[in-house]
Amino acid sequence: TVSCICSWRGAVIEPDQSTESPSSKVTKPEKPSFVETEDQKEPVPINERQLAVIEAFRHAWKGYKDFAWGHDELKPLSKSYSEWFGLGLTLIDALDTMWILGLKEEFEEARKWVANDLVFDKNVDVNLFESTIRILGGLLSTYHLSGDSLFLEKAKDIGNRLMPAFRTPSKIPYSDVNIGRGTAHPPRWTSDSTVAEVTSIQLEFRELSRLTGDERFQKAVDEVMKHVHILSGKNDGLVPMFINTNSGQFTHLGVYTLGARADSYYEYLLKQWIQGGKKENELLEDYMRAIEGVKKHLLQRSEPKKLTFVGELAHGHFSAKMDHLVCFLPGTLALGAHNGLAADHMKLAETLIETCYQMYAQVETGLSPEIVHFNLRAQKGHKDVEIKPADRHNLLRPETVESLFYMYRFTGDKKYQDWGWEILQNFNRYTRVPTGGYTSINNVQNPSNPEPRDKMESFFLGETLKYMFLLFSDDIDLINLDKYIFNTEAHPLPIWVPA
Ligand code: DMJ
Repeated sequence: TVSCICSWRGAVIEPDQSTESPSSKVTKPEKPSFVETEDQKEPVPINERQLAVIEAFRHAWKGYKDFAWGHDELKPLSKSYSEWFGLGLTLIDALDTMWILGLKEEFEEARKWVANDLVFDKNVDVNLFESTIRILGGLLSTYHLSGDSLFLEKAKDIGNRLMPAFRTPSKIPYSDVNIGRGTAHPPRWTSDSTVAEVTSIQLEFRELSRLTGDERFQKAVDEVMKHVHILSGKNDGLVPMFINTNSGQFTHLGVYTLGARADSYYEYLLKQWIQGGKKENELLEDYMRAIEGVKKHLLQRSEPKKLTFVGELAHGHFSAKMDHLVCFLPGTLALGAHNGLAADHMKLAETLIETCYQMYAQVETGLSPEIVHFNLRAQKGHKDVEIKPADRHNLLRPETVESLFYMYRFTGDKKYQDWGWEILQNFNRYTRVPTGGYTSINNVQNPSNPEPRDKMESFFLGETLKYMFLLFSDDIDLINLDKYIFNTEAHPLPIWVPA
């Protein structure tokens, strides 16, 4: 029942308690404890929209359980699975979502798989960034929410196995690590790493150091940030998309985007500053400078609705192209404003989230494509948003829903919940597979045949549905944003000095 869901979820470790070393703090519950703490408030009842998210999650989970259990991703149409790292990616990404949604039985079953079947001693190449944000991040947040030391042990194991990535001439990590052999390498065709990848693993490794007392993790990732802080090749705080692991220099200079390959660099500047108690000034400086760079170089307004959007700059030429990935930005700007940064960041967040919503609302299925181009000139019969054939897929991505969640938390304006509700209904209409699971689609412009792609990305359960559930909640203590910071895969980690 609903009330049992609430009280079970209540058993979280307060993040400030978890500043002690784990040995003194963690009693070793075999499973999440049910003890209600003294200061625990009456649980806020779950509402209809949240129930709809739970229903969607259960439907997705049924597909994963029936056809892909223990594998990386569900292929819901062919009723099978795909393997990326072979580490049960969807299961790990979804653990804390099940905790937050109160899905006790599902959580217990998944925990058993982690305890008995999750083995990192495997001869596989994994991407450092993807496995850090999804696996290390997912295990750490599940440890914090459940208090179950199994997840910390697993987090330590994968954290250690990823460390060889930092053994490079420049200390800028390689993109790939073989977690069984302890060797690392860049992609076959280059010795470059992606800037967003090497600068969006910090929240997780820093937290791992704090929990284990082993400084190596934090040192390795802090060094990357210090290096990037003084590196030349930035344009008013905006960074290029690649960095060389031998020289430590940016490469492919002159292209600036807030989308793929740069996005979470900006997000993690702010979030590390918040995680560390707002003391690390270089991070804040870089963040503030970058947002000024966005305003100066990347903002334009579209026609006919005059939507403010974030375009790209290539060798001095502005392009009116915006990835859906950029829709993390309104949420990040709002989080910064909530933490005392410039009030005009909140204004910008409000205009940008409207744009991100329009990227859904102006499309036939009500779902955003991967990339849009905005019209800069008014033309009869044209909308603001134009879509190129190669860009009209939707991978069930979370960024807009994520930003809607932050906007609702900080403003209480119910329109954000209504927009999220529309999006959930459109996911149900066009991406739900009757036999279980949801699928990415190839064509958001064709409601009668959205062309299912036969893949459910792990972030649909890790992020999209989690942010939906939190967006529809009126309980600010359901992951309180003054106590937790979400990593870029929606895994909440404690703020070291909570507000
Ligand atoms: C996720 O893995 C993370 O949100 C990452 O920051 C960007 N790509 C996907 C979701 O779109």
